[in-house]
Amino acid sequence: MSSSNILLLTDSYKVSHHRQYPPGTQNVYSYFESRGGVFPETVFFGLQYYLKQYLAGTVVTQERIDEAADLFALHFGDAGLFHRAGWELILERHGGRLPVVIRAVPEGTVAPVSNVLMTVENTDPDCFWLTNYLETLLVQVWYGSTVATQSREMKRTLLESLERTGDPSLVDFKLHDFGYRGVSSVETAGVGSAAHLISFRGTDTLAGIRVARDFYGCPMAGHSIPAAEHSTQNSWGRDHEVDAMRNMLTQFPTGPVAVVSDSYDIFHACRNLWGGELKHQVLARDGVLVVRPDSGHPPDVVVRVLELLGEAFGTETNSKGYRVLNSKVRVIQGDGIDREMLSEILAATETSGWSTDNVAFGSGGGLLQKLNRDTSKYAFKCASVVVDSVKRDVFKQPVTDPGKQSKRGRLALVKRSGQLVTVQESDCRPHEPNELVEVFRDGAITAESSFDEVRRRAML
Ligand code: AOY
Repeated sequence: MSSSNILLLTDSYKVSHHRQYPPGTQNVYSYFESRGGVFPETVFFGLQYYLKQYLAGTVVTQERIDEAADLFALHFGDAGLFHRAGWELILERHGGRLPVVIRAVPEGTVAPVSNVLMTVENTDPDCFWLTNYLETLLVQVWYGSTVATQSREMKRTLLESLERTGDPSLVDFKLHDFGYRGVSSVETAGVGSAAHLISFRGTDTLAGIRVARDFYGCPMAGHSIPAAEHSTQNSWGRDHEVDAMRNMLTQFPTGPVAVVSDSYDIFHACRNLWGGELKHQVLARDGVLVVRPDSGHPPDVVVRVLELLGEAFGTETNSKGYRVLNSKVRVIQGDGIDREMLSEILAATETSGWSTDNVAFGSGGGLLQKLNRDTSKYAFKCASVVVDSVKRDVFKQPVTDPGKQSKRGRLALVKRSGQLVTVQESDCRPHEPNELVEVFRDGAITAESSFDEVRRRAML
């Protein structure tokens, strides 16, 4: 059973909402969508984590009801807002399992914005108030979905650059997740890093490996290599930087090894240390040395580092007419990388004649934290109710912002001429299946996706 109390995984105001629906309300039906934002389409990801972690099984107990009652009495000043009878009905009639049904597009699906991605409704008419009580928690799938969407867009950028200048098969390791320290929580790291791993295979954020394994059945979703940080290099002292670098080559004599090299002067390090004193050891090594700049204006620094390493180690021109460094040397830029900087660097390296085969990227805050619910304008809104056995469309249409208009009625997601579109459930044509799949009913998870399936659906 979940270790947190579902009664408390909500906004305070929702505790008072059971008294605010019209008398006779029996069904509340709500849906989740991206209303637009910076991407034309979104990758849906993360719901299975939230279902397994917080919603599945017996989640309502007498102890949790009592804990919530005590907390709300203090929080609201004994206003008696808490719907104890409603929760005790779930405990007694439903064995503590949530009487709702959740339908969702299969995770990893790429859908144009403004489409229904998930619907929620109560299955017991006495629990009409429960649907939107769950909004707060369920809407947190905005985060995994936004990271998954952004990483897939960055993969597209990298793939197009590799198609122009080099080897597209290298794309899976071109954007490494450096983001663990830059996110607000371990849970954020887990969900966000797993979302990145839908499109890539390189990560230092171990939290995502566990999410992919424990919630999506993937034994090992991402990989890494030995790599230096400033503490390991700088502990040798400024006068011994070359010894620190040599030590990396001897400690890790085979396979890839990455060494941050900007401690004092990245250009000196490339010209005189890697490309001078250590040149023969680098060339004799059975593996690739990955030189990592970590400061300065990334487009300028990356191009200059490539030029210096090219002068020292030599280059070849590939079939696409771009320069490729000696195969024993590559570069990884892990400072300042977000969606825009990635494109700027690739424009600069391509303009200078360098193949994207030469360079990989690390991204931290830009990958996992520099985004919010408005990046793709995610929202959860009620679209249909049943009151006194009469079904009624529900919507908002504010005069102050047409972009905030919500959909109305019971919704389905269908493929028409190859495009996903949202229609009324009643307008589903025969042989036109609703792409929304029931994933949760009355406390049980009723459909699951493996990480492999998620990856396949999100493939470019
Ligand atoms: N990792 C590739 C392997 C990882 C890292 C992690 C913050 C790596 C660096 C590297 O090459 O340089 C968190 C900064 C760097």
